[in-house]
Amino acid sequence: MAHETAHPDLYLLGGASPTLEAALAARFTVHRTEPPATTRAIVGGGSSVVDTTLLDRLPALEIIAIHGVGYDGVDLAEARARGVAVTTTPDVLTDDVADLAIGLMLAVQRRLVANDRAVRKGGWQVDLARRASGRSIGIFGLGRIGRAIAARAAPFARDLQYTARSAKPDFAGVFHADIASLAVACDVLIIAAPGGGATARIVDADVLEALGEDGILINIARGSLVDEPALVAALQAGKIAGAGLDVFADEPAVPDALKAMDQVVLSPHQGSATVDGRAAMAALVIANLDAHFGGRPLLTPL
Ligand code: 8YV
Repeated sequence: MAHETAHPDLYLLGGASPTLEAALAARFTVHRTEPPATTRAIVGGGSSVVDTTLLDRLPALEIIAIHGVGYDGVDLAEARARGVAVTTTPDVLTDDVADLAIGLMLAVQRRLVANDRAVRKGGWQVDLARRASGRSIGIFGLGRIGRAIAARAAPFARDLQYTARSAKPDFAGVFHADIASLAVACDVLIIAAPGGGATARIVDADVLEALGEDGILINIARGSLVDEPALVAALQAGKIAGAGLDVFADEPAVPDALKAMDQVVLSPHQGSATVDGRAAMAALVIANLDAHFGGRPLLTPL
């Protein structure tokens, strides 16, 4: 590949697979801490923070390559104002995240994890579960991942409902302009919208109350979208029936109250964590960096 300078400085934020680390090390001088002012690239995860403080420290920065699809930690406006390119890894993780959403939904409804725990302790008692089929499924956020969830849910849902920035005429589901109205209409509310200021704690006590005592919340997006104390309170009071959560407000911290509840299935932010998905994400990060430093158009710029 054509580097203008051999091994430019790169700041690696967050975790990276050995394959990604090796591919980066073959091309860059990788810094895990204290990036020098000559740093030209950042590689970060979907939750990595790249704010003005960091941008101020890195005047030579040219590209932020996010290993993930969320970029709520990146000050995009500020990066753009400074001429810093930002890329993500869309599409290659969509199926994995959508699969997990359906898995969490079924696990909560059929009490799979609680029953597994019981059997391991010698139990054989069956507490009746909720039928998973025939429910109204609501999806908050109808981007790539929201649509992939809808495609998987459609065969066994009674109907699909959704909230997005605007109605999608090509989508066979009922549009709701706001999440409160979506929550009233559906039995299972699946959160698949981006994090950030516009959606912060949008799933609040009122939305949970609207979801109702038979309602289930699934979150595979960002913990920031849910008012976590309100969720704990709603679950404890039986105001909703259960929750399947892959993301949390303050990861990796998970409230003890949630850990104590059998009607909750907990998951360690693993939506994209398959061997296949992570390999494709790493390849796309590298392809974007190679394109940038080779003077070619970026594959997946924001
Ligand atoms: C990853 C994610 O866990 O895509 C995202 O936004 O949160 C996840 O895919 C993360 O980016 C891993 O680096």
